[in-house]
Amino acid sequence: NKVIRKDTLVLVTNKCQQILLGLKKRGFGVNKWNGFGGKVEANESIEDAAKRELLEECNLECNRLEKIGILSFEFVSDPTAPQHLEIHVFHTQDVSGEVRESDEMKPKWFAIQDIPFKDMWADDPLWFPIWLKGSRFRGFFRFSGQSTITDYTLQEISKD
Ligand code: 6U4
Ligand code: NA
Ligand code: NA
Repeated sequence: NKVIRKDTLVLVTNKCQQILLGLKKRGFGVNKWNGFGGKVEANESIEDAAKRELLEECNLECNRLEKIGILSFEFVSDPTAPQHLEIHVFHTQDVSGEVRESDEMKPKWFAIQDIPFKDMWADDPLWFPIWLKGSRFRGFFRFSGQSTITDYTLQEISKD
C-alpha cells in the first residue's frame, strides 16, 4: 500500500527574463536552488497549497497560477525522503509583494539563461527546457539518494 505525498512547486518569472529560485536552507533538498512549494495539507486544494507555500517561503502573493506539469518520484535508499512524491508544478508571472527571505528559503533572481542547474535537483535540467519552450510535461523519476537518477520517463505535452 503505497503512500503518495502531494507537493507543489511554483516557478516565478518576471518580464526581464528572470526566474526567482530559493536556496533551501533546511530539510529535504537542503542547499539546492529550487522553486517554492511544499506539502498539500488536508482540506486544502493543490492551488491553495501552492499559493500558501509561495507566501510562506518568499513573501510573494500570487493571483493566478498556470499548471505546467506533474512529476512523480520514487526515492530509494534515502530515509529522510518520502518514498513516493507527486509534485504539481505551476508557473506564474502574476505576483505582488516584496521578495523576502524566510527560515526555509533564500530567494534570488537568476537570468533564465543562467539557471544554476548543477546546484538543483537532477531532474530539473531535464524538464525545465520543455517548460521554457512552452509545452507541458509529465515525468517519473527514480532517485537513489538525493543526487542520482537511476531511471526516468518524461513526456512533453504540447498545449495545442
Ligand atoms: P516543511 O518543512 O514541513 O514546511 P514543506 O515545505 O512542506 O516542508 P519540503 O521542505 O519537503 O516541503 O520541500 C518540498 C519541496 O521540494 C517542494 O516544493 C517540491 C520540491 N522538490 C522535492 N523534490 C524535488 C525534485 N526532485 N525536483 C524539484 N523539486 C523538488 O524540482
Ligand atoms: Na518547501
Ligand atoms: Na514550506
